[in-house]
Formats: sequence, C-alpha cells, structure tokens
Amino acid sequence: MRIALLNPSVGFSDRRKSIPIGLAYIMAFLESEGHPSTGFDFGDSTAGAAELVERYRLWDHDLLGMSVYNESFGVAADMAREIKRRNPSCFIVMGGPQATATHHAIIRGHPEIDGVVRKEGEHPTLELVRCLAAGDGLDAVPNLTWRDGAAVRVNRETPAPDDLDALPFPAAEFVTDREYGRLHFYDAVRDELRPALTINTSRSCPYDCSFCGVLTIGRRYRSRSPENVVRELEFFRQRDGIDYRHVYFSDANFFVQAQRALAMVRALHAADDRITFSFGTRVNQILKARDVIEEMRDLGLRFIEVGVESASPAVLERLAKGVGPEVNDAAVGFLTRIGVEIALDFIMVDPASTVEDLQMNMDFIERHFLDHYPHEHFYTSLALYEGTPIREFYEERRGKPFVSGTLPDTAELFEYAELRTWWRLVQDFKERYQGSIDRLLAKTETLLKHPRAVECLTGRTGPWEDLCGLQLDSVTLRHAPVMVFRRLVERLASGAKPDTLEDVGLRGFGRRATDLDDLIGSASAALGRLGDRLGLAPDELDRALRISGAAYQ
Ligand code: B12
Ligand code: SF4
Repeated sequence: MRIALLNPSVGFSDRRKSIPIGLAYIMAFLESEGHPSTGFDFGDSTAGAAELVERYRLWDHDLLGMSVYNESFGVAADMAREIKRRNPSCFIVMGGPQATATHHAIIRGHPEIDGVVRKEGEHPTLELVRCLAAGDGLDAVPNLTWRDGAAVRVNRETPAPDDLDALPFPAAEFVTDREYGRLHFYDAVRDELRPALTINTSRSCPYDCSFCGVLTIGRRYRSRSPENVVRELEFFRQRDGIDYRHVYFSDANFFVQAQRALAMVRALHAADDRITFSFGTRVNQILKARDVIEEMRDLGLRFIEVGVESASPAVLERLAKGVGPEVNDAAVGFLTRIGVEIALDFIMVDPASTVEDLQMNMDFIERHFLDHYPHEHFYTSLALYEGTPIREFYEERRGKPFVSGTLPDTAELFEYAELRTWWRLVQDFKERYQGSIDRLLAKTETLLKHPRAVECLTGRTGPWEDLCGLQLDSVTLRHAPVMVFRRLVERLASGAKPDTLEDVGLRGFGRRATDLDDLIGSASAALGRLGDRLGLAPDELDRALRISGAAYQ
C-alpha cells in the first residue's frame, strides 16, 4: 500500500523549524508494523496546493494523511480536492488538533475528505491501513469519523497509549520544497552555536487554559521514562552522525511534575554533561519548585518558554490561567535573578482587551526589560482555535458562530475603537520598520563580533569610535518599537485619536534625536562603511548571518 503523511502549509515560515513530530511518530509506528510511508513537510511552503500535488505526485497514493492546524485547514482541503480530482480512490484522512475539534463538520461538509482520526494517531492509523489493505469496512477503526453514504459515522474511541516508551522514536524523513537547515541553538552563556534536537517526553497537560489547542487532543497527561529519552538522543546522534548538544523539549508542559522533569534532565546530564536544554511551562509551576529550577540551571537549563500570556487580571481570567499578574511577575523575576533566559509566550491583545489592559501589558514588558528583542510579543493577538472554550466564549458574546475551518480575522474582532487603532498602527509599524530593524540588529551584532571589529574596539584602534557609534544606534533601534508603542498607548489612554504613526511620533530617536527613518538609513550606511573599512567582503555579513541565523532570530 502506498501511504503518505503530509504537513500542509500554514502560510508562513516558522523560524524554530523542526520536523512535524506528530506525523513522525505515526510514520515510525507504521514502519515498525511493516507499513513504510513517505513524509511531506510543506509547513512553510508558499507554493499553491495544485502545484505541490502535481510536483510531488501526491495523488499517487492509496492513503494520504494530513496533519491539520487551524491555520492550515483551508490549504489542506484544497490539496485534498486536487488529489481526489486526479485519483478519486486515494483515501484522504486528516488528524491533529484542528481536525479532532471539527471532525463531524469536516466529514459532513467536505466530500473530498474521507475520514478524520481523532486525537492520538498511532494505533488508529495502523488499524485504518490494515482495514483498507484488507478491503474491510471501516467500523473497526478506532477514533475514526467517516462518511458512510449520507451518514457521518463516529467510531468508538480507543484510549491513548499509556506506555509512551513502547512507541518507536519519531524517526522519519520528510520531503520538503523549502529546505530548512539543521536545527541549532545559540548558547549565549558560552557564545556557541550548537546542533539541537527536538524531543517530546510527555503528552497532554492537566491544566484548563481556555485558549489551548492541546486539550482537544486529549486530557490525560502521560510521560516517558528518562532512560527512554536518553536512548532517543543517542539513537538520533548515531543515525545522523551529529553531536546534538541542545535539546528543545517540545512537551506542551514539560514541568507538570517537577521531580519527573528533574529525573529527565539528570539522566541527560549523566549521559553527557555538555548537554544544554530548554522547555515550556507555566508560571505557577516554576514558583512551586524554585529549587528544582535552580538545580536544572546547573544541569544545563538555558531558557524556559514561559506561558505568561497577559499582565491584566481580566484577560488572565478570560484565558482561565488560574493565576494573577503577581504570579507572572514573581516567576519572571525569579528566572531573571537566577540567570535562566525567558522566551515569553504573550498575548498582547484579545478581542475584549481595553486600553488599560494594554497599558498593563506594556508596563509588564518594560518592568522586566523584555522590550528589546525579540519584538514579537508586541504583535501577538489571541488565536481563537476551534474546540477551545475561549472561541465559544466569543461566539456567545457576539451572538453568532465563527465560520468553521477558519481563524477569525483579529482586526475585525476588537470591541473597542482604541484597540482597533492600536492594532492598525502596530501592524503598520511592523510592515514599515520591523524587517529593517531586525536585519540591521542582526548584521550589527555579527559585525561587532567579527574578530577585526573586536580588535579595534578593545585596542581603541581603527574605526573604533564609529563602531561604538553603531553600537549606540543599535541600542536605540532595539528599543524603538517599545518607544513608539508606549507613545501610542499613552495617546490612546488620553483620548487622542492618532490616525498615522506620524501622529504618534517617529522623531527624537537616539543620540542625534533623529527621525526613525533617518536613524535606520544612517545606521545602514555606517554598517556598510565599517564593513569596507574593516576589509570585509561585501557579502561576508550576509554569509555569517546565514550560518549563525538561528542565533539572532
Ligand atoms: C512543539 C510545537 C511546535 C513546534 C514543532 C511542531 C511540529 N513541527 O511538530 C513548532 C514551534 C515548529 C510549532 C509551530 C506551530 N505550531 Co505548534 N505546537 C507544538 C506543541 C507544543 C507540541 C507538539 C508536539 O510535540 N506534539 C507531540 C505529538 C506526538 O503530538 P501531536 O503533534 O498532537 O500529534 C498527534 C495527534 O495530534 C495526531 N495527529 C497529528 N497529525 C496527524 C495526522 C494524521 C493523518 C493523523 C491520523 C493523526 C495526527 O497523532 C499524533 C501522534 O499521536 C503543540 C502542543 C502539543 N502538545 O501538541 C503545539 C501546537 C500543535 N501548535 C500549534 C500551532 C497553532 C502552531 C503554529 C501554527 C504556530 C504559529 N501560529 O506560528 C505553527 C505551525 C507549524 C508548521 N508550520 O507546521 C497549536 C495548534 C492549534 C490548532 N488548533 O491549530 C498547538 C496545539 C498549540 C496551541 N497553540 O494550542 N509548534
Ligand atoms: S498550561 Fe500550556 S499546555 Fe497546559 S493547558 Fe495551559 S496553555 Fe495548554
């Protein structure tokens, strides 16, 4: 049987690119049961559905499974239609968080899709393969929702696997149309770029955050053993011939049980004491086990992706975080004090946010010095994933449902005019300036680390004063977004109605108090001049940036 598993495009490139882990698990499981498959990862492809179907002969399979995010459902359905047009007998099945949440509606409304496997996919997909290969009916396939004539059939559910150690490691290769380089981690502590691996050590999460798509996949938290996780690292090191030195734990919530998490990293450290690692978790858990976090730091913990989400009590309540802003402050303060980096999960605005909520968020970001880089959290908004309580909350509030299969457009959801202005102007800033600021900061950082620049700076020789000037300008550029957004939020709070960024104020930046456009222009010119004076080839900075890309993103 010709089987393919595919990750459709979400329409943009995710910089922290790893293989689609869920699909890799299913592929490895099928393989271990004698059913090899081909993987396709078009997660950040910009090519059209028909083009990809044709170029990779996606129609030429007996079974094609797609992993569907809310963001990718539309593209996935387009691909399914195209595949069916070319080969009506290809069985198309969807899985993943979005498909699980909307299984019934998909089968009812999309004749091009034959089935949806709800929740965890390994065992149900194997049963599906067996039934299709044997020409049996589909009644016996657990977790499958499928079309039986005019009826939608929702098969019984099988419990998700308890023993995660029994699953084969997610070893699968993916064909992709946009080559993504190997995953890296830039270790600022040792100023070193390290080959990195993503490992998932547990499934689900026992919390109830109202916006979280993880919960649609199942609520039962389960964990792997530390030994099994260490074996996975060794397995991939051997398979790839790469000395992976950083582990990104991709668990929805790695720190649910502090002692479990500690056992995991102690085992990794015992296997290789050069290993560093990072994970995501909640603020209350960090505070409950500060001693464990400190021990983990000593064992190589470099950063935690912290689910702060908001600094407003009202928004935190809507998001059902179960913590107040003071807990966020305490956790972030603690991590900063002990020297563990923070990757902030932050939702700057949700549809019912007010200017006061915005002010609290801006205060939080500035209070903890999280305003300089990356600037992503200024641009985030709540995504209303299907199957989540917060989506239902806003449907009730509006008195009508959102269109199934789509994410509502943020710009159209705001309940207050000030927030609509905020969103419009912040997006305008992003479009006009953020790309140039990112590129300039990355290049400046690369230039200032170049041995010839370091020599000038430390010896006060050559163009060292100009290098210092560039350094100062880059500090201003780092803070430019927060300066503009602070001005914006204050103007909105005072009742003003700025129409453009110019009304907000794009003047008075840096040592020469220039316009933002002038500052960007003069810093770029200085960068070029300094490159010449240091004798760097014109593309040397671009090359260095490409190599160390992960470090500055
Ligand atoms: C790590 C992670 C990432 C990583 C790596 C993801 C990857 N490539 O696998 C990165 C950072 C790249 C990432 C990116 C994104 N992510 Co993400 N991610 C996660 C996270 C935290 C863990 C994923 C993981 O390791 N899962 C473990 C595996 C074993 O589980 P699984 O992926 O769910 O797969 C199982 C089932 O879902 C099912 N299944 C999945 N696909 C299929 C397909 C078929 C055919 C079948 C039968 C079954 C099946 O079977 C799998 C095995 O049991 C999850 C939350 C979570 N815990 O799932 C969010 C999560 C999946 N991500 C989410 C989102 C939205 C995204 C982005 C769109 C974010 C964005 N807006 O930028 C991008 C899209 C990536 C892309 N281009 O493909 C949402 C999805 C919500 C939704 N309803 O759509 C989640 C649920 C988090 C959330 N916000 O609530 N993500
Ligand atoms: S703690 Fe994280 S994974 Fe758990 S429910 Fe909340 S957002 Fe989801």
